[in-house]
Amino acid sequence: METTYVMVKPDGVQRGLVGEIIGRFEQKGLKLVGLKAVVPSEETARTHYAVHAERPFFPGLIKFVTSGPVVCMAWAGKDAISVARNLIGPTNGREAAPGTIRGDYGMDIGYNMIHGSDAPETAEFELNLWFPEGIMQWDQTISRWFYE
Ligand code: D4T
Repeated sequence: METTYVMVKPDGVQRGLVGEIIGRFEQKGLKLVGLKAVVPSEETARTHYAVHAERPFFPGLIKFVTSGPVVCMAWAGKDAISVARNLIGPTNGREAAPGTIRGDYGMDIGYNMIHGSDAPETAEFELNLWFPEGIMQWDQTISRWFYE
């Protein structure tokens, strides 16, 4: 079992896509183990996107991510990291396949509505960054109908 960090970015919140996005993860069979809305501090945003610090789009990205509420989520399940990335789709919404979140709702790279961790190490780092209080442990009774 893996846990991944997923975040609806300010454009997704502004566009009223939070319920739709959460629904897709629930229906897929992932287990919700963390959920909250925050307006990210500049420090948290810079830490989250530190890997891009030298890229030309970095200042705009930080301004965008700190511009309003984001919805922070932790989702657990078998291969949760790749399952979530597949639900989300590639970075550029114009190139993302229909059926993915970015493919169904996105038209650009920067305004791509949602983030998902890309590897176990980044998931651990991001979960600690956004959920320093920890995430939930609970028994999802319906999970036996998702896994053989
Ligand atoms: P995130 O990290 O937000 O889930 O997006 P991706 O994993 O799909 O894409 P990424 O790390 O390459 O980019 C992080 C973030 O930066 C924005 N971005 C990216 C941008 O505004 N301009 C660009 O040219 C690139 C490459 C979008 C996502």
